[in-house]
Amino acid sequence: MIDTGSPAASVGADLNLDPYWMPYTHNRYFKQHRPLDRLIVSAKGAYYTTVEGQQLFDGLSGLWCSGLGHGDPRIVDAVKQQLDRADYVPGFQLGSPATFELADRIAQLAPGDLNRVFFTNSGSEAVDTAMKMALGYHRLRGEASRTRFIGREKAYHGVGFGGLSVGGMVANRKMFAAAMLPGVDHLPHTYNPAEMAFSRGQPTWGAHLAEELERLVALHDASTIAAVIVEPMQGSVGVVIPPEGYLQRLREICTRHGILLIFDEVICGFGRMGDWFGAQAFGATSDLITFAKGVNNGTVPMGGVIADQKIYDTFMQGPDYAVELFHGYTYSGHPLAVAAAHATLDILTSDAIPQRFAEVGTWLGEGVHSLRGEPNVTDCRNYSAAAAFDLAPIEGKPGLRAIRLFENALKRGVLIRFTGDTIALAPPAISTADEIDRLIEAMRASIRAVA
Ligand code: PXG
Repeated sequence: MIDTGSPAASVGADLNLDPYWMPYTHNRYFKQHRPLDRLIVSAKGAYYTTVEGQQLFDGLSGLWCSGLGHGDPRIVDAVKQQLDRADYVPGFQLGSPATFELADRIAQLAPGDLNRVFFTNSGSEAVDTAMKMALGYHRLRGEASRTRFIGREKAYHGVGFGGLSVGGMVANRKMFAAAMLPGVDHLPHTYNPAEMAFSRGQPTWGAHLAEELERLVALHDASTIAAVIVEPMQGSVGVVIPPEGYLQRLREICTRHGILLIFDEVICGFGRMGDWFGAQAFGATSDLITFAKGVNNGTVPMGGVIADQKIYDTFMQGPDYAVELFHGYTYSGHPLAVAAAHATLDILTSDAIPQRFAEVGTWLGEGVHSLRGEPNVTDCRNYSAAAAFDLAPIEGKPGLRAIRLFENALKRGVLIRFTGDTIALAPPAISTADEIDRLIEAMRASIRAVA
């Protein structure tokens, strides 16, 4: 165990790195380099502290989950108090009042008739849950032939077999190709640098790409398609913002053909897009919303699905003593996660966090676009408090320039995220204009250093 009181050098030297198989990490590189600036011992506000005592600005809000910064005493106290009250309550055939109240609060924030909330422990589970709901909904309505899912290229919907199948990032998929769900097709992604490089906010080009859904309907027939799933803004692949009118076209086509639309709002939900959900920010409503991360600021694992009432009502048939949906997790509605979520929702409301994200977004947007013209920067883009820029790859070594930039930025006290040669920025809502400025200047210096 890391002893935060130990001198940094001995902590780094003594630690056996081998047994921990790190998720989504270059394990060999990490273990060979033993980067002390990537061993984190504490988190407070917008900063992490490393074993060496170095402060790192949290330029991606954890992994998009800690938008209120770390260690807000209002969340910490709520979780501590819950731990004293009840550490665990089963969710099957039982529930705590706080869980019912949380569902009610989330339902009130969600758009339209999306007012029935199912809890999971991660975004991946939320996606699988939403896919099951879509299949069950059609089956219960006598349309059991609707089994096909349509995802999108470049999409990230987590790492369950459902989410992988509808996801569109080849590195995640290729090793598991044999185990993909059958009957999945993909819409084209909407990222086209030739048409939209250096767009501010939503690109004006690309709404027509939603028409590809009509092509897939013509190919497979609507009677075979259960649902379309998209992230309103694609986060994980590096902030791909929906073209103006695109989500609305998808909505229209889904409605016309009786296909359910799922918005995967694991990243967009709970304020990041400047509104409660991407649905409201971009002005299009889905039938199901998946969420996670921001719902409780990443404090305790939690995810979930918000279903349109018509979907829930469809399941409410047969004898009333029978289970309607054979699905759930031991930790669905875990009391600690619920307590953290109540405190988070209090703060989101009392501190007007969606608006603060939008304000941070104005500084971030200005900043990221000021990187245009720096060496190797081929695109910059932004929407609310999410931004990204692309670097021309080092010849024959895709991804290496971004790794170098990541490492260089750490030396400047800034933690960002890279995927391929794309750098993603999603700072917390509590960031000040000065901090965003320092983040951008650190990026500028690092871009030059890795040129
Ligand atoms: N859907 C979406 C849209 C996501 O962004 C998941 C599902 C899966 O959630 P879980 O909780 O199972 O990890 C995600 C997760 C990044 C990054 O660097 C993004 C995610 C996770 C980790 C890193 O952009 N998104």
